[in-house]
Amino acid sequence: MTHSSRCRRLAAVLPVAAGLLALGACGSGQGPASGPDSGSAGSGSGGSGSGGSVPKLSVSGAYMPEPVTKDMAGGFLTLKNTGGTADRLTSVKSGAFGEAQLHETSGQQMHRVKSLKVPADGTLRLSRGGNHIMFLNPERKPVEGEKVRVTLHFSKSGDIDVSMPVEATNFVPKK
Ligand SMILES: [Cu+2]
Repeated sequence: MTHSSRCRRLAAVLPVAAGLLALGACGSGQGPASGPDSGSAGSGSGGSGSGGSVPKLSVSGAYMPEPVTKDMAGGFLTLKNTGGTADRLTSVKSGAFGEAQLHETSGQQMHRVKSLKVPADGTLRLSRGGNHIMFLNPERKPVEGEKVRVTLHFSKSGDIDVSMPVEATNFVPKK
């Protein structure tokens, strides 16, 4: 895939400011799977016209701890919605992994869910011990210092691209 390798180089050039995300770094001109809303998160392309009736999403603090096994990895981030309408994270894709699932944790057990809600004027936090993205079947094991390109798909906001840095296995994000 020439497209993803180009994105990987782009991501590598970006400054590694803490928590800074390359939102939509490769969002323009991508061919396949570009829905009507692709890349337009927050621009409010809904036809209703009245302000506050669409979700306005932003992503921060994304990271992937360097996995200890070669068959799965966790992904964490915070989604903030400053719009007056809730949205749902419905799927995640990454060219570096065969599959990505949405997981909830209850007690000590995690299980797959179909979607996760981003409340209106609220936050969805994906974090250790809680809701998270579960990446399966990596092409190869991600290593600290790399960036993994991830596309989040939302039921209302379309796709948001995230460059997810691979951190140390025991990395704890600053508050
Ligand atoms: Cu999981």
